Order: sequence, then C-alpha cells, then structure tokens
Amino acid sequence: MNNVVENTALNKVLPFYQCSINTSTVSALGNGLINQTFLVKSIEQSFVLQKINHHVFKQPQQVINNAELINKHLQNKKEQGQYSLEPMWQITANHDSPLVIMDDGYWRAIQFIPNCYTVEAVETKEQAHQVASAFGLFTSALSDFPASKLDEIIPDFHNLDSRLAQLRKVIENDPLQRLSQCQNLVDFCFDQYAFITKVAELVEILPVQVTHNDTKINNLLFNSESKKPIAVIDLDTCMPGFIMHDFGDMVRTCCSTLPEDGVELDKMQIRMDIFEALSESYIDSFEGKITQLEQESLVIGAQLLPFMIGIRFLTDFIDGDNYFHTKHPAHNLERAKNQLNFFHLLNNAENELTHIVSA
Ligand code: GN1
Ligand code: MG
Repeated sequence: MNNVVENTALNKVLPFYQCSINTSTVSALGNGLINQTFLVKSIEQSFVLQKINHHVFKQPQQVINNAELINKHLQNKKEQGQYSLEPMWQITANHDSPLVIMDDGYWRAIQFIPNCYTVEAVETKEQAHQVASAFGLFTSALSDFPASKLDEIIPDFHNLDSRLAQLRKVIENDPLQRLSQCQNLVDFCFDQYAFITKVAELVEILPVQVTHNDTKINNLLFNSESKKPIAVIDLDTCMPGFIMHDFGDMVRTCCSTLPEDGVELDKMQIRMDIFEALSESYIDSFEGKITQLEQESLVIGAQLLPFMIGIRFLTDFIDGDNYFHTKHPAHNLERAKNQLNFFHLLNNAENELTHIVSA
C-alpha cells in the first residue's frame, strides 16, 4: 500500500490547528505500517499530526473516544500516585473535536512532549526491562477500567481462528496468482494443529484485560535526560484482550536478532537475555496481580504473536498488499517468512522459555 500525503491535504488540515504550511515545518514521523504521522513545528507550537487509515480503522471516532477514555483513567491513576507515566492527550481542533474529517480522510493531532525521543530497536537488557515495565504498568493501571466501555476497534484483532479464516478465504480467491510463490508457507500455517488447538483452549479461560496490542519499543516515548520511558503512545489498538498478546508482541519485536522484514533468516536467533529481561520486568510490573494461568500463558503468547502476524503478512501478500504499507512487491512475503521462522525458533526453544517465565 502506498504512503503519500499531498501538500494540498496538509494545507487544508493545518488551519484546524491554527497554523498553515507557510508558517510551520512538517516532517514525517515514525515507521508505522498503517497510519501516516507527521511532526508539525511552528514558532508557537509543536504537535503530532496523524492521518488515520480508515480502511483499517473503519470508525475513526471510536479510536478517538477510546483514547480519551483511557487517558482520563490514566490521569486519575497518576493523580492517585498509581501511574508513573504520562497520558498522551489528543488536541481539540478548531471545531471542538479531536477528529477532523476532510475530503481525503480523517485526521487528528496529539500533544508533542519536548525533550523526548523514540527508539526503533532494543539494544540492551536495560531497555528490555524498561519496555516490559512500561507496558506492564499501563495494563496494570487499566486493570480496574471497565473494559466494556471501550469499542472493539478492530474486531477479532488478535483472534487466531479469524486470522486463519482470513488466510483461507484469500487463498480461495488468489487474486494476483501469488499463492504458487508461498504454498509451502501456507501449508506450514495450517499444519500447526496442536498449537492452534492449545491457543483455542487457552483463550476460553484466560481473564480479559485492557491491552495495548502493539507493544513495540517505538511505541514508548523516552525522556532525553533520564533515558527512561515517560509515556506509552499509539493507543489505536487498545482493546479488551489477553496479556499474553502484549507480552508476545514485545517478544516478537525485541527478541529477534533480525528486524521483522530481515531476509537473512539463517542469521535469526532468539535473544534469550532480552527474553529473560522482558519476562522478569513484565511479571514484576503487575505486583502480584497476574494469575498463575496468565503467567503460564506468556510463553504461548510469545509464540502466538509472530505466528499470527506472519499469517497476517502472508494473507496481505496473497491479497495484493491492501493492508500494510509495503516498499516492494515481495515485502509482505519477506515479513511473513521472517515472522513464521521466528515462530518456529520459539517453538523449538519452548522448554527454555518456560523455565525462564516460571523462574
Ligand atoms: C501495524 O502501523 P503499526 O506499526 O503501528 C499493525 C500491528 C502490527 C505491525 C507490524 C492496526 O502497526 O498489528 O504488529 O503493523 N497495526 C494494525 O509491524 O494492524
Ligand atoms: Mg500501531
């Protein structure tokens, strides 16, 4: 999918925030695969401007509402000394709403916190501890939030059976005749009966929590002086879910020696020291509120997220790259191979992972 925003669109949307393209500088921000994000800087103000991908987020107003509800809850917790990070507020535009609806789609702005930076990849154990603590604190602070108040932004987002059903459907149509390039990967996915059954049984009995569902290190803001996380960002996929999803996505994005689209698969390994740090700090951040079953589910979550996202990349490849931004025609296929290979490595290492999580 293409990732271009015209200047004319920016020209129309910026006046909603009391600025214009002539009085501000606008630069692309981050590497998201779905939304388009910009940093807008003028003499008076700086803010983050985002064009919401409404093919993915079909009800942008719900995305905005969920973020407001979550922020208010986090702010209350912070005032009670029970949340040490910052909420990330959306900015109310000229017409008194954080959502701006334009001819070309949906826009919103988010506060910009100065003296902060984001990190693209975990380098050190210390960073892994920080990632796990921050996302753990976030879910822990939301543990008494009435999850039913949140809209389910993308139904069945982390539902393995639905993701497999989407793959099944797309291979029946095979619109670009790409199946022949990836039949072995498709077979690999459907051959995982034992794992698929294990997940189906587990999701029936795990407690539901408000989870973030996109727990990469680049969804944290770090303070330039303390070098510590000060906020969890990108609340777009916050929904009722299971903590194994958040832990699994951290493992998926922090513990591989390759980035998610890296192609030198023979060089891929699990960074066990990073896994150990994630596991220790994530469990600790719940201060005893995590159940035995949830703790045990973390290893399955670690295997599940690369598996599920591998299936999603593969589905999008066969479908013709309609969902994720891609840079070349094989990009989704390379991502799928990478993620399914990581799943395979995590399966082989199951005993070691289980030992670490239960230590
Ligand atoms: C998407 O755009 P970004 O990076 O925030 C996707 C996640 C995937 C991720 C893979 C709404 O997130 O689920 O893990 O790409 N978000 C959505 O890089 O589908
Ligand atoms: Mg995201």
